[in-house]
Amino acid sequence: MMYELCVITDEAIAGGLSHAEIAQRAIAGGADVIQLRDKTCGCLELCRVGRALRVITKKTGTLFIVNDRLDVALACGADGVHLGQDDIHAGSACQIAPPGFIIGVSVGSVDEAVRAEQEGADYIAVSPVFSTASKTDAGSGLGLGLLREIRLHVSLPVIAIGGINRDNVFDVISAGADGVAVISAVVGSPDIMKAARELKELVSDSKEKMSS
Ligand code: TZP
Ligand code: MG
Repeated sequence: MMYELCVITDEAIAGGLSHAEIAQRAIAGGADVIQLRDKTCGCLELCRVGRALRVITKKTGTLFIVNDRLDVALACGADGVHLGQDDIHAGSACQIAPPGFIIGVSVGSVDEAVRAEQEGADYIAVSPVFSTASKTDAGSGLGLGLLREIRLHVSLPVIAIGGINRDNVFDVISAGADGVAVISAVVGSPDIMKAARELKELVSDSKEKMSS
């Protein structure tokens, strides 16, 4: 499943590593998706970083998604964009983006999830499942109950985001998530490659347990 482990780049907690260095290590550990997220960068800088990540991800066949900015995602040849509730709506993004371009939407309720699906999103991210220090305005954790509820109302791939780590990954997959998106559990680790590998294995193992 192509969205099993998404690693979101965050230079602020990476001990001096760049977005590119984070991405290379995460990919070496088995990340399926790299999402570029940097709220401090202007448009030009984000495009520059995005083009570098596009080169890296192209070589390894890893999906590359840009957070927030459809324009930047299109400009640097990304595979898709990840939109929040305050960003351009999925329906509008679908009208602008070329066929096959991936549109992900963060949702915090069943209504938002259903709307994202109706508007043509390709996946949704339930956000935040648990409380997180990595996004200041994320609000408190929605919990596994809402994740389960949302899973029942959409047929799109459902990604769990917010406070996911090795200790709760089985719970989120059991609640119906198809994959997880993380910052601190991987990027905050002193060994990004190892942390990505362990989390990826835990996601795969959890899915196997679920289906057996
Ligand atoms: N969107 C919702 S929660 C979050 C984002 C970007 C932060 C996830 O970071 P962490 O460290 O995995 O909780
Ligand atoms: Mg956003």
